[in-house]
Amino acid sequence: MTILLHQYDTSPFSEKVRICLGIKRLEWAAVDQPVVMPKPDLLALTGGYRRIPVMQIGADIYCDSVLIVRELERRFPEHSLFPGGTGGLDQAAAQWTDRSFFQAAVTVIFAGIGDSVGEEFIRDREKLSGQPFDPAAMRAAVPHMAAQLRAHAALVSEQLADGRAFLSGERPGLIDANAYYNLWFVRSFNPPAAAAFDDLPGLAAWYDRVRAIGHGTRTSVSREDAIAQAAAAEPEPTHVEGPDAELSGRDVIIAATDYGREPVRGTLVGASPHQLSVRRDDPRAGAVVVHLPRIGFSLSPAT
Ligand SMILES: N[C@@H](CCC(=O)N[C@@H](CS)C(=O)NCC(=O)O)C(=O)O
Repeated sequence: MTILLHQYDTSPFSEKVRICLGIKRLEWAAVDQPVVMPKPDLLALTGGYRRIPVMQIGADIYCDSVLIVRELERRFPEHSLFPGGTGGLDQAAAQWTDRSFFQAAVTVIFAGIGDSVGEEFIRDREKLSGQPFDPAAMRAAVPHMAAQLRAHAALVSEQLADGRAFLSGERPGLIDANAYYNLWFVRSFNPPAAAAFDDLPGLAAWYDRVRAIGHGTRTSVSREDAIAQAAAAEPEPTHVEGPDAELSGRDVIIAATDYGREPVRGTLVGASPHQLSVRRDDPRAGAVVVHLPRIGFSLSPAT
């Protein structure tokens, strides 16, 4: 079955996944979604989750890049995303790259380009984050955030100091994709801000090596066809393990706890320390199972 990535090209979290698809040399199809709400064709699959990226394989819908890369490794273990044998730590490092490192990158980018960002985008992102989008406040934070960004990038440079090609050694992995997408975001959308890190030893050559990995073999599929693929497929079997057994088969609500908190409601059919899975029926997509990460998401009974 085809790997479908619901994404848009300017999305940094999608770039993380695209590089992982490249490391694994996989074939996949991009399903381009709007950059702002409404996203009716995405929500038909997810049941409410609006963030990008989302991966779809048949009637299985994987929300959040953290879970997407984990599922890619499970289904396609060849060309491991954990070449150093440190999979737990490499995934834990997403708490660094996707939060403080990313926040520094976002502030530095939007402080530079904020005035040219359209009104519709600003309103959408204010709703997403629950915070005012304030380029002047971002500009005031730049000296601090540029120093933060440089400090994060300096850790990458330090890791490369013994001359290794990639962060875990001679082969690329998730940790490279995670550090890379932040620098890619800055370089792509506010090139002058790359001055905060471009002089760090080894960084530019490593960046070029990661970029050269590419994105695997990419084709594209329309949003309508993606929904038709879900409707024609059966979700994979799942099971509920551990302390959530009492919620198994019950109507539950799962929501992100940071931003983009639109809930997903369905029958709990899967639970592990890493992921939660709910089955739902959609008028267009049919029976689907939506998978969400455990870390950073809340689970509660619907009634
Ligand atoms: N923790 C999420 C974060 C995803 C995220 O913030 N994505 C951004 C785009 S890169 C987003 O969804 N922005 C709002 C939107 O596209 O509607 C992940 O790793 O996938």
